[in-house]
Amino acid sequence: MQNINKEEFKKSIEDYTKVLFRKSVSEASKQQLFQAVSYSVKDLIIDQWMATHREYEDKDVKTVYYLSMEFLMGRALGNNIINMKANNIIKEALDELGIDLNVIEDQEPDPALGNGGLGRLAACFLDSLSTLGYPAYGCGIRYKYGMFEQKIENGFQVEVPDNWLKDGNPFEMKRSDYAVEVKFGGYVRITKDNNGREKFVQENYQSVLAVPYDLPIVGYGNNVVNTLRIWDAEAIDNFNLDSFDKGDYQKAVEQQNLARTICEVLYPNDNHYAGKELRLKQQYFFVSASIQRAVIKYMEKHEDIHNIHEKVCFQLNDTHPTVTVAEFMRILMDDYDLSWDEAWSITTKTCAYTNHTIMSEALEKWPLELFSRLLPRIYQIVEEINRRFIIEIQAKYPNDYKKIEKMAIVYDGQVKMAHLAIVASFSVNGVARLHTEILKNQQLKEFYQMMPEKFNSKTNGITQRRFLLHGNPLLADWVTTKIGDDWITNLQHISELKVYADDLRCQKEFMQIKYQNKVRLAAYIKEHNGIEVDPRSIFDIQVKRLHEYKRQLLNILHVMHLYNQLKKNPEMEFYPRTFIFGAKASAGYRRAKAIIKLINSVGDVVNNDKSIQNKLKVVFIENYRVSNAEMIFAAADVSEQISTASKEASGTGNMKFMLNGALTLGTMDGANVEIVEEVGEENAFIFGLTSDEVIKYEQEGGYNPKDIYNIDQDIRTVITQLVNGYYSPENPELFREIYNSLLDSNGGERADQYFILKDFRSYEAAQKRVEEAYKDQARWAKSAILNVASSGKFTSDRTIEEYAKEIWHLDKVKVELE
Ligand code: 4GP
Repeated sequence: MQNINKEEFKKSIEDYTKVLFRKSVSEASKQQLFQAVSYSVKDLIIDQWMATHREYEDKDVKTVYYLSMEFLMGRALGNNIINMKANNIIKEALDELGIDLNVIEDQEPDPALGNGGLGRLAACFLDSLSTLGYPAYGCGIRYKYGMFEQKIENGFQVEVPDNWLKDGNPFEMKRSDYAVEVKFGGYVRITKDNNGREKFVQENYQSVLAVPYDLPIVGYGNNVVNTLRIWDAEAIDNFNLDSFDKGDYQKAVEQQNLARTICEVLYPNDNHYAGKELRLKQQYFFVSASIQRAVIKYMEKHEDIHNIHEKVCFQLNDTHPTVTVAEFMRILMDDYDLSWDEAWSITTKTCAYTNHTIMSEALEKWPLELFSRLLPRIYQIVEEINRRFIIEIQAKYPNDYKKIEKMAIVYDGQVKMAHLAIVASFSVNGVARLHTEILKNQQLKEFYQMMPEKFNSKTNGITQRRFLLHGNPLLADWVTTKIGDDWITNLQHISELKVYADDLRCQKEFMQIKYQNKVRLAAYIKEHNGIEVDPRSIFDIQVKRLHEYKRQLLNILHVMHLYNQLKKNPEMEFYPRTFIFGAKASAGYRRAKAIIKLINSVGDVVNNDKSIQNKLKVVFIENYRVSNAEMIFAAADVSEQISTASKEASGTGNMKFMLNGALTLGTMDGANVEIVEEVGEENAFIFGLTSDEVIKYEQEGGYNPKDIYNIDQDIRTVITQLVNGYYSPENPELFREIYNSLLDSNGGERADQYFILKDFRSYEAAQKRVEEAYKDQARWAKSAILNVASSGKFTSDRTIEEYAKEIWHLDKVKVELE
């Protein structure tokens, strides 16, 4: 570990406030202090960063390139300090300068270059790769505007642009010397070289300059610093007045515009494909730049490109970067003169693909017209991959045209990106055991039958360094005093806590810490929502993207039902409950936005009804994001993981709650299955249809929500309250769409397609069990401690070890500082 000299560090902060802002420390604003401290921390990182790359060069290591449209990193300053194990010394230095670390940490914008699960997973993976000492690059896009900031106005979501770069980003480094050109459009001219071989030349294209910005990813206490490389676009030439005379004025302006728009904004869709042309441009832009750089880097150290797969692996984070396949083929064939067979053999040893969702609306299918116009050379290559693949299908399944229809890469005027990714990858993985089984037996059945050896499962994980060590310092310290601090880099050790689960004193200590974390969240809610919540009530929390399959609607309908019961019988036995929600909805997802409004409307009525004596509170936390998530997980008693079984590929929020000692209230979906397996069903609250039952209903029919609506009076009351103005007197029609979606089929959409009414009573019963269990504080504490103690499997360190050993075949490095 690097020794940090406190006096030098203080001096560095003073120098930076002076040089950057012409101010002394006492004159500088909080934001300026954040900048000065961050630059000083970056200076400490630089030596490790350089040493890491020297080691990589010396050992000529194999490197994984994790290609992802999204990296939902969260704030860097606090995390970097923790991973450098410099927390104490830096706190001391800042104290002596009169600076409060917590206050300036809050000055950092929350880098939100991602939507939800898949983007946050990428961030956890980077943390684990560095901590484990595996050589890696994250490759992505430097969006000027990240995930929008969510404001709640009059109960409705309003999207505000997230201008996260407005004060600059102290941790990034622009690397202009690594810029490359990326070409779009035009046409392909076929010529012959001196040996009579065909050459493919893209002409009359538009191009942009891709310029990388590097961010350090600091490993925990091991001097390893990997790189997250995010690409920005610049115009190739500065605006050239000459071109006006040459008649190229139009093109010059278009190129300028292309450069300006390409990295402008992250598409705010989760589990959903919107099919916008600019999105395909973004995909090809960052893929082409990343692959070009990877090849250049490899060729700096090697004579011959034929063995590149021995040193390089491209991991495709969902289908978004799938053009990698064709871009790599293009470079190998067009720039390095390899034959098709050689290029294909290398590509299929280099690319690996992770699937993150079975939601059919997330499947990327680009119209041929658009794809071939934007990427003419890439399209030729995709067509040829498809032609050869169809020959393979026919050889294996003669005359079975259904197989071609199901598996072709190009079909029905569309390019199917998942099919391309599967055919060209040597590994295809799902993100939890159940998810992978569904891929193999349902979604990707034909592919699994044809190429079973490619399929494997890698259950997701999360980093305990951000989500316990940084996010919940009280609990982290408690765990360390009990079992030492090995858990920070080896979460399996946390199982040593199990012996304390029955210990009365430990139970009390645990509940006291939970209480303090609830007080912290209650203060945040008071400040942001103006709502008083009682930290002694059960904090029942559902935070995640708003999506119908995640069923926030089931949760709020149940709250409406509880409220009806309380109104009917104010003296009934009832343990006070606080239902907390946090969720962004995609800007164009109307029904999701209506559900946000419903949650807020129910909150308005319930929270202001004196007659129920504060027994029930409903809170919608605005702008749920990584930074407030850390505090929210720490304060949870109950973790709501209630997706329709079979729909949530894995979930990772479920793991963060568990690590912080919340009990899961959930369906047997995604990684919940494995969570329950680890902690025992008696320490969770499981309900609802199984995935097999859901799939059977979907395939064979036999579920009609009206049957339930007709028979069940309580449910009917709740559903009717959606449209009788009970929660929206000013506009009784406000929730009509939600009501209809539960009762009526509509076009291709089945009534209650997410089985909310079907699972309602079973959810209600599970909620009753929660209430009963919570009344017995000792039993609850025991279960909560057992949840923490059983979370070892769900560290992203374990996940990354599996990827590294079974897919990437990487070796670990050790980095010593000179
Ligand atoms: C998410 C899945 O919905 C979630 O279950 C999973 O844990 C996460 O990926 C990471 O694997 N999918 C997306 C998406 O974020 O946009 O498809």
